[in-house]
Amino acid sequence: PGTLRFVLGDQLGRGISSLRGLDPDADTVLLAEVAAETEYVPHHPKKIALILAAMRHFSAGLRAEGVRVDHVRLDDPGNSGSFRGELLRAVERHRPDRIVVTFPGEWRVWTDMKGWEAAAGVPVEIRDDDRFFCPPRRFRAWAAGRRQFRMEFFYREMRRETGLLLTPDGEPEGGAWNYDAENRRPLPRGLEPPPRFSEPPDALTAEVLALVRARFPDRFGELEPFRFAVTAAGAEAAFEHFVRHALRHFGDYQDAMAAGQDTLFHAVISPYLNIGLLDPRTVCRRVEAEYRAGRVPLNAAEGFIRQILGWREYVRGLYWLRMPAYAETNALGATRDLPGFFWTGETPMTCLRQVIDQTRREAYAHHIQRLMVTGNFALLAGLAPRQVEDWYLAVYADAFEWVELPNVHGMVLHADGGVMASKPYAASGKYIDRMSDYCGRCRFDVRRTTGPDACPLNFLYWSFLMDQRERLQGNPRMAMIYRTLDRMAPATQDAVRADAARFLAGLGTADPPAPSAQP
Ligand code: FAD
Ligand code: DLZ
Repeated sequence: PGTLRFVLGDQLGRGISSLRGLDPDADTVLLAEVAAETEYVPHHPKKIALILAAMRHFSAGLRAEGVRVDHVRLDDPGNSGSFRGELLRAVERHRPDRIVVTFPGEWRVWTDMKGWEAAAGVPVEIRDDDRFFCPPRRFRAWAAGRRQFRMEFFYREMRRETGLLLTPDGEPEGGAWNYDAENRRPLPRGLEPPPRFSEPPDALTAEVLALVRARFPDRFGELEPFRFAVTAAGAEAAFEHFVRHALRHFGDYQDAMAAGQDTLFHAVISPYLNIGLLDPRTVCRRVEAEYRAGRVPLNAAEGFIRQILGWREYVRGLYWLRMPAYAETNALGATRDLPGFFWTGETPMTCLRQVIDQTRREAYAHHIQRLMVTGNFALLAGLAPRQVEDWYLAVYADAFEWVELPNVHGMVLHADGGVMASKPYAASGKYIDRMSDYCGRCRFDVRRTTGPDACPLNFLYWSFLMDQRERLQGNPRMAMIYRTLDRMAPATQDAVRADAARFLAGLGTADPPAPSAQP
């Protein structure tokens, strides 16, 4: 008997801490496809297929190295359907001296994992997940004593600690820490984004696609065409595609949106980073090297590195610092049910229809689409945080609670009362019009504030500010907008309220997709 090493579906890197010190002669690596993980929200079929296919390829790679792998498939007879059940069954089969796992990505799994040792009757070593720049304890030290957390200050410390984009004397490249102001150009006419990276499914992936097609027929989301890479080599190829074809424009058009353009100049690597196929350190160093070689501008390299070294680490730090209480707050008192169109895409608002349609096809939307289209609507309409969070957790291929929750609960919905971001990212239709071509294709008029043809985001925006006055007016960053609201004619204010009430009353609801076709 040796060590049983249990690798979860978002820990698929050969360098994962649970595999360190592996003895191929004595140890067994366990991977388990389990119903509980495919069901806890109605995941998009592409997300399930990505994870299961990546797990199967990971097992195949280990076996090719001569490692003993026990890979439980979703449809194996006797599969108990849960991590704990499969671990206990594997303990029966292999009678290990000890179990080694890596810290999980979700509070839900962490709570369960703490009971595995007692249940298995075998020592369980839980190792740090050191795929991140900033361990939770380091974040706790940074957060200690601060009244407010702001990503920008955390990010500067991370830059100093890693040396990324620093001059030899420790100053930020170009003299500023942040080139955010140079990340906001709308897409100019005639600039064509590169074609999207695509890896055709091999036989192993095709088997998974058949399984997902049969088992989850009624889920929101299209399974095919399935373009994701499912191995570390494939994920690196996808990242190289981005570096060669899109990175130089990433900075300028990071916030742009365009009808029919799903990915623009974005990297589309978050699913790979989050399940372990790509390493954030390698990715950041590679982008820095492109800048130093003079091949990409600073606003592109810094903008990209800020997302990974800054935002990605910041949200993870907050998650482990504040959970489980973090998920329970509802600072703006939002209670409205999620409208059915989030699951059908059937809405006359072009911006929402575009983003939901693309989400259904690709299990992908870029940051500004998630934040300023579906997110902004959810904020302005006062949608209940838990329902919005479950939607985001289900529909994106990169969604794991450690990263989804702070982005949705904190950044989008301000349900944490300002822990994550200093003010709600509320915006009227004007913002979407500036950053996209959606409004020109919409049946609503973005220049109108009220009336049957007015863009709903306009009256919802002003009505949101009126409703939240007590909570938000004292925020210095909201002072100017409240002064503008106060200058609005009383009759317009009344019309805003009436239009918002009428619109919100007309929002239907729908049940989320059924969990699965089979038990
Ligand atoms: P790019 O725009 O090319 O950015 C490069 C990388 O930076 C991303 O791959 C990602 O790893 C990282 N990144 C960028 N922004 C963030 C951020 N705010 N938080 C964490 N990492 C970031 N990201 C997820 O990985 N999983 C989620 O479940 C998720 N949910 C989100 C929900 C909302 C409401 C919002 C506003 C953002 C969410 N994000 C999430 C962050 C961001 O939208 C995605 O990481 C990004 O769109 C992924 O596409 P990309 O790889 O093309 O990113
Ligand atoms: C998301 C997911 C899905 C759909 N299926 C599995 C699975 O069958 N087996 C597995 O090990 N992991 C899966 N995952 C990822 C887990 O949900 C993830 O490991 C936990 O949420 C911890 O982050």
